[in-house]
Amino acid sequence: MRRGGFALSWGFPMSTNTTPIRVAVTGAAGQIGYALLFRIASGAMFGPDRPIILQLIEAPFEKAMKALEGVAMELDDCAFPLLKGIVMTDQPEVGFKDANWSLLIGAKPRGPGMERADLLKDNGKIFVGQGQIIDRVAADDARIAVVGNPANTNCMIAASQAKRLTPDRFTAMVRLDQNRAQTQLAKKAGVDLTAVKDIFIYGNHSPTMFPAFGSATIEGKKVTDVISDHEWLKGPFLETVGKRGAAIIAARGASSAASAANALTDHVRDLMTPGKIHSVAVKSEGLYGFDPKVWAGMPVRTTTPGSYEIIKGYEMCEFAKEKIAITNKELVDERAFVADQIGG
Ligand code: NAX
Repeated sequence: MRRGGFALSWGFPMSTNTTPIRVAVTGAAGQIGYALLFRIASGAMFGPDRPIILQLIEAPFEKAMKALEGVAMELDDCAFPLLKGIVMTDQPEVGFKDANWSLLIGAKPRGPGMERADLLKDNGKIFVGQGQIIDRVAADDARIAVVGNPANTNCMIAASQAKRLTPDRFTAMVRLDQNRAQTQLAKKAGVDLTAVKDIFIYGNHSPTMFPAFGSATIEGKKVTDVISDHEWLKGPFLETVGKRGAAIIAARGASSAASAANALTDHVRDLMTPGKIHSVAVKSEGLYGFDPKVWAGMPVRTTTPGSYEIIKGYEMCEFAKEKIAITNKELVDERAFVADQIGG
């Protein structure tokens, strides 16, 4: 079956392209990396026909590089037919070379007693450097997805360093929040997860994010008609989604890893699949009341593999506008903290 130049297979645009796609991954030996790499190599991100070369980048520490060797040994032991090569390096110039996708997961975690401003600045240094190097050495069709927190602002910082690659190439992940919101709505309504559509995340990947239930539908009906408990939608629903990361740390003693890796798989796969509608943090362009210079979660439609348009025109009620103003303010404040790193 062919549609618009793509044969559709298992939801993937089946490409006849047998050139391996080069995927650079930072923080590759971390928790999320460990849950992610095997899925990429198995074809879950780029489809069952696209060969892959993994370019794994870790921090320049013996312990991290040793752990990375172990991960690469396990990848070898899986005998994935699509995996055509593994690069392991602590040199970003080597790791990002000719990369078609760069998945920026590695970041400095917030230490005990560390101020948010210091975290932003320390991570800023990492993403300034990575933004410059990706711009210099990655492939012409390079796409970047940022997961390392604070993801939206790290993404903005990396994009600010690019002269060759345009801002639309740089996206940050809010898909985990979308997936969490979808599940919570399905559970509340007592329906199958797949019945919930068009729930989008606006703003920052932080507890201020706004899962806009106003546009969401369940079995084709407005969520607000199906779930009559609107106080739940405005209160516990938003709180559960916004604080889910902290709840997982409290329960598991470690932050979300498998679900984050799954969300990144969804994020990239849907950005490679024309027609998909999903939440992605992108340069806001001033839409939905966001500052034009911040990267905010928004509904997007994938146009061609790797490219998208922001979906405009969803109606926002006063409650939604207030929530968006709060998450926008946080993004603007984060931008102000790193102003010296991005040249104002
Ligand atoms: P881990 O601490 O397990 O792994 C991070 C890895 O990054 C480590 O192996 C470290 O050596 C490496 N690293 C640090 N600086 C690096 C650099 N400059 N270059 C290359 N590698 C570097 O963290 P993990 O649980 O994997 O989480 C990674 C990041 O994802 C964190 O910032 C975390 O806050 C963020 N998250 C973002 C989510 C999102 O939805 N956007 C959800 C999950 C996750 O919390």
